[in-house]
Amino acid sequence: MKIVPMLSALLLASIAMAQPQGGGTKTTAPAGTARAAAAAAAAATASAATTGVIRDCPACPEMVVVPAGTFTLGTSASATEVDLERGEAPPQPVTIARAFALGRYEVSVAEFRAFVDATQYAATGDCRVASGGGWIRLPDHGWQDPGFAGPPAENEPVVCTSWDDAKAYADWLAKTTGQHYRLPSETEWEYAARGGTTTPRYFGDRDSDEATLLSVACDYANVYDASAVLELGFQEPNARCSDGHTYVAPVGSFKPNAFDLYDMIGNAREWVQDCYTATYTGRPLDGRAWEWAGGCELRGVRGGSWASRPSAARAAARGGELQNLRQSDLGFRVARDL
Ligand SMILES: [Ca+2]
Repeated sequence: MKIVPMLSALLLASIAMAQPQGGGTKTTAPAGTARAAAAAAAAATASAATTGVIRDCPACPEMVVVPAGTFTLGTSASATEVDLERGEAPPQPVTIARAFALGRYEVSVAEFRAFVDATQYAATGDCRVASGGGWIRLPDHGWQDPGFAGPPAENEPVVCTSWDDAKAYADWLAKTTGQHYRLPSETEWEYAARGGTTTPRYFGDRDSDEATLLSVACDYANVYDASAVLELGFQEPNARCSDGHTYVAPVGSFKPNAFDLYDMIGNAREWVQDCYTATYTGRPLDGRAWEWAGGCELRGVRGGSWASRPSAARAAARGGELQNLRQSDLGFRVARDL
């Protein structure tokens, strides 16, 4: 396990997060705003030392250390983009009391295949796939055939995996490595996705209005973009740029955030541990997941996907799905205690 080089970068990133984010730093940040400049500087700091990752076994996912810290969960009710129906507002102060590790990428097809090969786990049945501008649940589709133009590549995020499948994978990792692998809590997820930024997306706030040109998103995220409109035909706004991927992209194809995390926005939606309700009322605000006896009706999903309109591809955007749902834009990444 090698984590020392990463810790120095994270220390610098933590310092950057604690400082007022002023302008004046020469940067290539696309938005040109002080906040975007600070985010880009922090990202550059983290990216300069990306060799310090945790990998507990050859087939295990790469993990990066996310430092403890504080942040504001959710979105102001007066913000340009806010989903009041899903309880993003009012914002909540959160303290992530302990550093933790989070998958640098979404779990890939190859990584999930290693689990299935080792355990004969049956992550099959049916899957909701994109069809005719909407979604249709089809039998005989699953993580090995998610209804794309061809079979998924080994380095693409695994999709058509339910919350139960994701949990089983994390439990297997824990059993085989002796480390406490799990799904991230919802608050951990948003904290990690923000990477110290307060903007709707870690690449700045230029894209904060769907009516404006969304030319920045495609450097950082695989979303419902201009190149995908003809093929997918979703009747919803698209990012006004081309990211080159109608469906999933190989993990890590786009720029990371300041915590060296890739695809936190876009590519595949990601399960979190928490039960989903359309409010943050009653939720622990210290990084723990929110669950209750008797099980959840819905589990939280985060981050948007290749099928997401811009407003759904934000750090604070949230939703819930039945935990046995398999859908071709829904995957996950794992967390691990340190
Ligand atoms: Ca796309």
